[in-house]
Amino acid sequence: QAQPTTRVITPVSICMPEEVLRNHIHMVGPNQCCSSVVQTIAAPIDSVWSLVRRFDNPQAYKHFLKSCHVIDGDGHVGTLRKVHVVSGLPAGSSTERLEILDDERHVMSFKVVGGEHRLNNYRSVTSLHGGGEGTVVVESYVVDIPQGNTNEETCVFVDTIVRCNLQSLAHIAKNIKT
Ligand code: A9S
Repeated sequence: QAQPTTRVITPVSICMPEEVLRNHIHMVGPNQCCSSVVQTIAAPIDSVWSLVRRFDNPQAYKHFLKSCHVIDGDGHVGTLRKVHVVSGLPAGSSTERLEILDDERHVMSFKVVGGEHRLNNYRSVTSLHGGGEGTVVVESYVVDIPQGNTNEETCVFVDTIVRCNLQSLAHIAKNIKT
């Protein structure tokens, strides 16, 4: 059996400084795929972070989710949540574990540990980077390629969801009064 290989996702590696890039290096197995989405947001980093850091309330900006319940934990690393998905998607629920929550460096990461859906072993890292008035969000992920799908199909599906989430995040963060 082939060993997992360390891979750095291309869009990030081309344009990001090393301290940003460091957060987005994933172990990618032979039947996994990995990609990233970058979104600029016209809002201060603190506004964006106030939404991203709330592991108990992802539905505040992820519109594919209709509810979230914390199963165990208090919002620190190791906290488990169960999210329920809106109808119309090939999924019902997802159980997710908080892996990183760094309020200084503005990095959060979670992984999927169960649920009724096709994104087994999904893990993502989201990092925020402040620049004057605005914020750059980088979100990268790795996931198992589902049986019967190709690497490319999987990335197109997941990139679409992540892009929707980050556009919604941009919209909501802009309307936070500081
Ligand atoms: O929640 C995220 O940050 C990112 C993704 C890709 C979530 C995907 C999802 O929650 C659905 C939207 C329900 C799609 C999961 C875990 C599986 C899906 O099929």
